[in-house]
Amino acid sequence: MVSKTTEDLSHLFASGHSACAGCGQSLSVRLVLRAAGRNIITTNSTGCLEVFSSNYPRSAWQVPWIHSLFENSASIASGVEAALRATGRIDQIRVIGQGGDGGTADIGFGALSGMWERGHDILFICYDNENYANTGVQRSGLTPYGSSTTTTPAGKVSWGNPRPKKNLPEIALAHGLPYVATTSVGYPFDLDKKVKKALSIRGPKYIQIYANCPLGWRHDTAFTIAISKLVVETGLYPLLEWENGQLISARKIGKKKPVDEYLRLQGRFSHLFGPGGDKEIAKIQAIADANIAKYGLMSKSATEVEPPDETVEAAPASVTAPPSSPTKPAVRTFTIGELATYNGRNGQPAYVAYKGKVYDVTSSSLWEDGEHQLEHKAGRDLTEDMNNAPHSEETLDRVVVVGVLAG
Ligand SMILES: Cc1ncc(C[n+]2csc(CCOP(=O)(O)OP(=O)(O)O)c2C)c(N)n1
Ligand code: SF4
Repeated sequence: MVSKTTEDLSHLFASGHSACAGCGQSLSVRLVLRAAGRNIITTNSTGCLEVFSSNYPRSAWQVPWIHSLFENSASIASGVEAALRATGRIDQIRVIGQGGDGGTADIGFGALSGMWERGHDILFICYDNENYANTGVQRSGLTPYGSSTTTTPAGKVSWGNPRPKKNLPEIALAHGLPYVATTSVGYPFDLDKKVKKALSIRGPKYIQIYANCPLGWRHDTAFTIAISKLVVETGLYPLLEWENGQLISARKIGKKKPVDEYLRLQGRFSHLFGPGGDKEIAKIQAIADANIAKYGLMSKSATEVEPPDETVEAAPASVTAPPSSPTKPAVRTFTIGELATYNGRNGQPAYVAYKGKVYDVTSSSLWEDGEHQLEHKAGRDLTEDMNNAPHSEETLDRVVVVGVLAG
């Protein structure tokens, strides 16, 4: 299903920017520009994307790009669109407004609502990394329930963010938009299809892209795609599409994954795996189940299951296909040699293995420089050491599992 004749436009967002390894936002932007092509003008609110893509004197943007304030990407986009209209070029050039979830759902929401309400011919894209990443991982209106952020830290009196995620796509719908969609960086062909479709429609459009922030979510950078698929397979982030207010597609879930499979891989949820966390996990499961019921996500028969993402839409031959083979394990397997490289020294993460599971102890104050009590070293299988330790294995309940040790 790959078209060899389609020009590869991946370079419109050039490499060499300074995003963290595994950043879902940088990958999403690359896919967005590839789908949108050259004839666009983009605006971009202050945030990680703007910062990592435009370190003076360099820029990753190979299309016209305007940095706006944190709060007014949609206003600047509105002005650009009005100018194109006034000069008779609105048919040649499409306008794309961009922002993080803080810039979109919180501080920039007034400007965005105005843009929608005035009916500008603009696609607005929210890169939803579920926090204010650029300023140190604060909570936003799109942070999910139970997530530990720097402004909703989990601790003795808190289970993390106490509020559910704002339903921004449905708020967009209430503005009467002709096109609204959600997608995930784990489904690049779904993303591609939705961006192309949105740009083919006149009027205001909104796409919200689930885009991992490994730094803020505290997950292994190798898990970006696995996590961005799991969030869909659990029902926590349905892939939806509305045209003129009607739900026209909802990606079906073949085999529902329990939410703890998704939560367990991320440090922002690690507190939920300690004593008493079951009740909180049950609440998050209820959110996923409610989505599944509301949008009819469970397929009733095998024929109803959505095709693999690769077959949904043609894409340039040179773009790497997503690692979405059904046989690929969602969790990384470490050989003992690979584990040894995660020794916590020289900026490396610190991982330890215990009874076949690999844990990330990088952020633990008990594991500074990859060493615990001067005796135990990160990068090793510590099953024996743990059996002789003065504490029980329950101390590991709060530590994020990042993979399994090859047997
Ligand atoms: C009016 C204003 N308030 C606060 C800031 C500081 N600030 C810059 S970027 C940012 C967070 C951006 O978060 P988000 O939009 O979610 O994008 P991300 O960095 O997560 O990609 C904040 C609070 C600012 N630049 N302007
Ligand atoms: S902090 Fe998060 S969103 Fe920002 S560049 Fe790093 S991974 Fe990407």
